[in-house]
Amino acid sequence: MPKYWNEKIECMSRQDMISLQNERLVAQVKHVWDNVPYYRKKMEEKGVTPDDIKSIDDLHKLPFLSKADLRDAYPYGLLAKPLADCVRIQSTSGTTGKRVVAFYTQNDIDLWEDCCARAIVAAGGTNEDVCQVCYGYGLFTGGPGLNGGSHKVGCLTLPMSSGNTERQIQFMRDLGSTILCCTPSYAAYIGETLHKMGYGPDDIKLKAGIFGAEPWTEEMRHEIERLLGIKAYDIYGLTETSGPGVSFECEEQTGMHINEDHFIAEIIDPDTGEVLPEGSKGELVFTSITKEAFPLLRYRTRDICVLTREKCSCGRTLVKMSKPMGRTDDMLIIRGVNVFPSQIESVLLKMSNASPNYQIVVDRVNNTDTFEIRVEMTDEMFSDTIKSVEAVEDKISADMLSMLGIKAKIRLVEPNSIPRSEGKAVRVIDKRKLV
Ligand code: DLL
Repeated sequence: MPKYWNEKIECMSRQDMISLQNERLVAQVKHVWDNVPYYRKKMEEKGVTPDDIKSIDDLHKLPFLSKADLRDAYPYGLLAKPLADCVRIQSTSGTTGKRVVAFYTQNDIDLWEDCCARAIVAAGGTNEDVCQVCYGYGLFTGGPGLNGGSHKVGCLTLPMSSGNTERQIQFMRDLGSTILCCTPSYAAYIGETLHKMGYGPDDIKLKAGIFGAEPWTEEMRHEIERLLGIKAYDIYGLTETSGPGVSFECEEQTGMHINEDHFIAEIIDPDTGEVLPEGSKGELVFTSITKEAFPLLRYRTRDICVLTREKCSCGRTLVKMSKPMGRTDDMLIIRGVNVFPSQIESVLLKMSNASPNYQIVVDRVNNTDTFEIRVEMTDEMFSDTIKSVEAVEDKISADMLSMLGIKAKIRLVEPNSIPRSEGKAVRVIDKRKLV
């Protein structure tokens, strides 16, 4: 059984990898300088030109790119290839302001799917496998990315998308799925449903799962492994860097190997921007050195983690990142969907009869995220009939769904009942204890 998808790259000596990265970085910097006026301006402001970047040792000279830049340049401002060469977009949910739209040439898609193929092979996948992909399909990167990786490996691919859990289990049983790809919380839910339907691990053929897109703990890993009788592997990525497959777990399960032939990783101090030595905890920054349509130089992910180069028993030499240990911004991931409190605020501010005082309460019950938004009523509303209060609840609920892409339970509460704070308002109560 092949252990690697691309042994030459995955087990490359450090020296050879550095040479490859040097060569690709120099070419990539020139590509963005020549094709993206937005980047050229940022580089000029920092007094850097492509001539200053001769190797990865010069990486720190480049300016950072952040979500704010993506917003400024929305939608086409960071595109580095003519539209005629682009074949796809993927995107995150969210408002226009927060939405990230990533572009792909056919070559970008090939490389991205290749990264996902590495993750599938690392989890034991071969062309004998039946791979059930229950990440969302559509704009979200999870479904398309793992779908493409599964095709490359030659697995029989079940493009299920998420939802309709009993049907998922029926397919899993009828077709003998051996690999499951979805968010960890959905995997746990599938596991629970399997047991509720009167089945157990012996009634299915699953052997491995590839789970990511949201934080999950070791306890949750064990729970999923127990419920489904599988080995559960982590996978990481973000829309900005193509999607899943930036890094993936091997059988050692002590961190995720970063595909360093495509992404150079740095850890920085989120406050000062200073690059931190290996082993330090800080913000993860990626430079994509092979992407054509939407290359990112020194992109600040906002994810906090640690990188290590300790020798891995799987034989891969690719650097490993820890599970993300939190974020430097206020983004929440609820049922796999990225949610910013500011999106909630903007919905409330547009409503004349709701107050912008709100609190988000997130919890995890039976491995599924619960999401409640408590909104203070205005004084006028408080004296209204129950019927009109319900109508306001329904309206907020519908507007939140269209803004966030997931359903929240809206609870209108009495005026002045949400505690006021003297400093930053406590807008989020996250009881999930994920890190
Ligand atoms: O979640 C891409 C993805 C799809 C990854 C499927 C893995 C599997 P976004 O929606 O742009 O992209 O969200 C990216 O999700 O910055 C992290 O904060 C978080 N995240 C992604 N993978 C993991 C993971 C996809 N394995 C944001 N563990 C990232 C913890 C993760 N957090």
